[in-house]
This record gives sequence, structure tokens and C-alpha cells, in this order.
Amino acid sequence: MFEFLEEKITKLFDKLSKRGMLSEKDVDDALRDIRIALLEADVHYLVVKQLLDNIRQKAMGEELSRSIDPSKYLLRLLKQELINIMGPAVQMKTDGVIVLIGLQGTGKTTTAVKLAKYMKEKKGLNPYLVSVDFNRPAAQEQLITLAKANGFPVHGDIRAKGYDGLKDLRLSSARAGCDFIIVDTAGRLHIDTELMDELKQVKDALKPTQTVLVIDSMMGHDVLRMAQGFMNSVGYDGAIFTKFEGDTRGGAVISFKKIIDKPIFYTGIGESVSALEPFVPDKLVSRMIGSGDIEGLVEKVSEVVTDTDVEHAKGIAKGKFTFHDFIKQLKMVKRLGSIESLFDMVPGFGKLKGSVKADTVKKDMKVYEAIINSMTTKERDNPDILNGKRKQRIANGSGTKVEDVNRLIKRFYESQRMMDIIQKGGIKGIQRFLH
Ligand SMILES: Nc1nc2c(ncn2[C@@H]2O[C@H](COP(=O)(O)OP(=O)(O)O)[C@@H](O)[C@H]2O)c(=O)[nH]1
Ligand SMILES: [Mg+2]
Repeated sequence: MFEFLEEKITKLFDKLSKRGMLSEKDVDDALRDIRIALLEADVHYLVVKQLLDNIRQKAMGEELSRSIDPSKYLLRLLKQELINIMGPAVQMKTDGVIVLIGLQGTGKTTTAVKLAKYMKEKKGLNPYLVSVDFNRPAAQEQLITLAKANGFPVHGDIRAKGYDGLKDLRLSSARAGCDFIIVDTAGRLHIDTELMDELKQVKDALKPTQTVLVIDSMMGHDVLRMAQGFMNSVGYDGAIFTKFEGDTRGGAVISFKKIIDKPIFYTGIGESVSALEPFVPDKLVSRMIGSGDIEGLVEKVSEVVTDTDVEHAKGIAKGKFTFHDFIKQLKMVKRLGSIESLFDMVPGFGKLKGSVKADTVKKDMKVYEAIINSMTTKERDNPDILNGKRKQRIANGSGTKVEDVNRLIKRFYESQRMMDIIQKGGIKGIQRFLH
């Protein structure tokens, strides 16, 4: 999601950050490039205009010229405006009846079960599922099967009693001991009056607490017109964007709140029934443009990194990185717990997630610790003296193989290099190191 914009914006600001002070023309050029990137990402032109007007207004003020790092300041403005335009995170209601509507194949049925799972696991609620599709028994069957497979109470075939039968749904749900009802509805490939009439009748019969439009993120730039069509004829209270993990340009997600004037509640991020995420604009924007969830990362790190560690890190910065430091670094990483969850918080690191398995790292660490323990103090201080003979002795002493010792030495030099780069370039340095 948003990879397209992420790439464009990162490139633009990388270039800009080399400038130092920014002239008025630099700012104008940057704003023009941002404008093009947003339009190319299918952000609605009205949204682009408002975003840029707001940024320009703030960028022309005093603060930009006074700020220590103008390009960072401009990036922060962009970030803030993107968050503002998407609005604050809004919670979907979870009482009475929630009706999901949308075109065919957008993911309504899957989302109904995803929501049920989310509400049960995250909020301790008991949802009741029902598919209201009078024409396609197979569509009802799909929900019934998926709901049962995941252990949720689900209503049987509703066709016999027609719209009248819908009035009994609340009773059936209460009887099943459920707190609220999630309704899956029929869809068509295109908006047509027949579909809209059917949905209107369903709404009339069910009097839902909230109606939610399910939207396929891959649909492209027609999304907003479709969303407007559903708004005009059926009406709804918010949206869920599915297939958001894919290579979508994301413009519709950015534009939705401003153009349709309704919130996005959730995003679907995969086919599995657990692939649902609340829509939180600031988290999304942080992931997209720099600074990641740095606050989260700092919080997590500060929970486990002690003052001694900090003193030690300062020591490394001044002197030479040795195996003593390396082992301390390993211990710190071990305390940090899941490495994968850390990657999530740092921009550009998400991609690495699959490549580093926390389990492997933990296993490696045990081996590394054993090897380092078998080294003499002199060897730990001075890794360069490790010749074949010494390596063999260390391998024997630690019950490992020379290959393991070599692997450790390679990792050690990588770490040494990384420390060097981090000292010179901060987070950006780490990102460059990993690419
Ligand atoms: N990759 C991905 N696929 C999804 C997501 N949500 C639904 N799908 C898939 O989209 C297809 C259509 O989903 P379905 O729930 O049957 O759509 P419906 O016609 O609106 O009920 C199915 O193959 C789902 O597995 C999602 O968030 N990501
Ligand atoms: Mg369906």
C-alpha cells in the first residue's frame, strides 16, 4: 500500500535534504513535484489542491526559513496535511445491525467474517452473521460455510420469507446469545437500479445502526464515482477498503474522507480472515513517509535499553567496535523481543520482515555467544588477529564449526560497518545500509 507515493516522496526529499537552505524556488519546485506525485497516485484533484494550498501557506511563513532543516520541516508539513485530510480515526459502531454493501467481488463476504473475528477477539463481542442475497443461494452458502469454519453463529437461508423475514433477525441473534448482527448483502458488477432498490429495501427492513460500503482498493480511479453512486442511492456511514496490501496507488483512500465526507473504518490486508486493520491515518502516513512509528520504536527500545547500554553505546561511538560490544549488542537485541515487530515500525524496514526470522536470529545468537565466550580477551578486543588456527581452537572450544565462527566474524564486520554508518547518518544511514 502506498509504495508508489512512498518511493516518489522519499526520492524527492532525499534530493531536497542535500540542499540545506531552501529558496522560494526550491519550495515551489518541491510543491510541484509533490503535486505531480499525488495526482499520479490518483488522489482527487480537489484534495491535491487543498493539501498544497495548506502546505504552501504554512511553508511561506517564518518557520520554514528559521528551521534548522527546511526539507525535514516541509516533509513534516506534508505528513501533517495528509493526516488532516484523511481525518481522525473513527470507530465503527458495534451494536444493533451493521450492513455491508458494495459491488460484487469487493470482499463483502470475507469482510463480514473478518469483522466478526476482529470484534470477538479484540472487543470480546459475539457477532451474529447473516447473508441477505435473495437471488444467489451460492452467495449465502459462501458466508455460511466461512462463518461456520471460523466458529461464528450464522443465519440459514433467508429466501423463503423474503424481506418480511428480516424483521425476525434480531430475535434469532438474541436467541443465539449474540450482541449484534453483521449483514452481508448482494452485489453486482456495476451499479444498477435493481441492486440499489434491493439494498434500500434491506435497509428499510433492518433499520441498521450503520451501513458500510466495502471497496476494492485495486479498482483504480473510478472508486470515488462508484462511492458517490452508492451514497446518492442507498447511503452509508463509512467504508472499508479491501485488498489494501496490494500494489494500489492509494489515491482513493487519501481522498475518501474529503470527497465523500465519510470515514474509513478498516482496511482489509489479505485473504485470511484475520487480515483486517483499523484505519489509523497517522500510522499509515508515518509508514509511508519517513519517521515511521519512531515514537513506538523509541518507546519499545527505552523499555529495555538501560543507562549502562547508553553509556556503552557512547563508548562505541568514540572508540573501536569489538566483540565485547557485539555480544552486548546481541544481548540487547534479545531483550527487545520480536525483531519482526520492530521492523514494522521503521520506514523502509517492512519489506525486510520476511527476510529475517526472529527464531533464526535467536538460534544464531546462542551459537554466537558460545563462540565469543571461547575467545580470549585479546581476540575479543582485536578480531583482526583471528587466523585459521585460532578459529579452529575457538570452534572446538565452543562445540561449533569453523563455518559458524566465520559466519559470526562476517556478521561482526557487518555490525561494525553498520555502527559506523549509523553514527554518520542516523536512521537514513541504516536504511541505506540495508538497501
Ligand atoms: N488480497 C486480498 N483479497 C481479499 C481481501 N478481501 C477479500 N479478498 C478476496 O476477494 C475475493 C472476493 O471476496 P468476496 O468476499 O467473495 O467478495 P464479495 O463478492 O464482495 O462478497 C475473494 O477471493 C477474497 O478472498 C483482501 O483484503 N485482500
Ligand atoms: Mg459475497
